[in-house]
Amino acid sequence: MPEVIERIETHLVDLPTIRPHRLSMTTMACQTLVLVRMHHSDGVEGLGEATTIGGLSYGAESPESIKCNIDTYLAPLLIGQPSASVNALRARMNRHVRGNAIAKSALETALLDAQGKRQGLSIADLLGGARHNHLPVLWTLASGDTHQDIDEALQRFDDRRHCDFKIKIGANAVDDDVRHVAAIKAALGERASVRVDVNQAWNETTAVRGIAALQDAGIDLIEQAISAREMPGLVRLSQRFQVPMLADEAVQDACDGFTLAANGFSGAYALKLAKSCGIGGALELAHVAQAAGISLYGGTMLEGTIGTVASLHAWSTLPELAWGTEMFGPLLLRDDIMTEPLRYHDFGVDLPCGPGLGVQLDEDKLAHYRRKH
Ligand code: MUC
Ligand code: MG
Repeated sequence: MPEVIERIETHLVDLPTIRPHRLSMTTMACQTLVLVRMHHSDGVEGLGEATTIGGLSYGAESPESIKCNIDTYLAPLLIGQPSASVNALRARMNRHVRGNAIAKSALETALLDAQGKRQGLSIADLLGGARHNHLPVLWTLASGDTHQDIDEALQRFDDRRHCDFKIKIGANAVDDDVRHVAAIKAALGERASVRVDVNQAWNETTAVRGIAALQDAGIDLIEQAISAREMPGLVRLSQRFQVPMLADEAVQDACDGFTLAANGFSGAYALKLAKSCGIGGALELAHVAQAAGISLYGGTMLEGTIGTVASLHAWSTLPELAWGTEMFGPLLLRDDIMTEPLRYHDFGVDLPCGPGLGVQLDEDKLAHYRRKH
């Protein structure tokens, strides 16, 4: 008898952040993880996790909608199905449910975790094997205060935690943002790579002014300066400036990646499991980018440990991530629901090597942080 999916549990888990995390569209004091526990008839449990940022302020899925749509629509599609082919189950979800990429990504992670545990292989092994066991990780400066950001960056640099920094901007007037970023870059000097993420806050005219000033200040990469919908504008910015553009919200999946590249974009793409329905879709986007000569960056939706590790398994299989990764999510959270923390050291993080994800739930912590109402 082939093993089948028997039951899927979802839980909302609210974890406080170590400090307010200020983005152009929201300030986060807490991150909500949607934890998926997928039980199979052979007794294997697969874990998955979905996150977004600031309720509905980042995208069209909220933690509550992710839980509800898994419970109501996606779980019934999977229950009773053979567990063996993740590809067949991914296709089944996409055939019957439109959108909901973040919810699908959590289920795909749980399927791969179970498959790996069953076969005694890590998720990276299931994907053909890791090329890298230690991946570079940047830190995001988003306290909103210039001096606090400088102290935070210097401390992390001295601790050999991070040597690349991304500054969240777009909530303030462009001149104030440029002053803030230039002061941080001046304090860090050449030892650190400093980038910015505008999270779509500017129009193209403001972007031209802001990017010119940021380029002069020595900033290395400009992430999603204008609306995700303005692909022609993003192409124009990438052709106008020497400092490269990083497309984030504008590239959700391989189709977006193909369209942007075919229209003349040059620069880099941020990969995120949450944007592309999971590892399979994110790697499809990576392959399109590689074919088009576009660089890659391992992006985060500020996941906890499960989502971060799932991403690391995927990124570890890629030949090159020219801009490294931002898989720092667990470090932004005050606590964790896993038994072992990830090993962050020497400006990066180790890829866990046990079967599946290679991480285990701490049931007491889960009971403590799980939303009860
Ligand atoms: C984003 O848009 O890149 C990544 C780091 C961070 O602080 O927020 C995320 C989202
Ligand atoms: Mg971004």
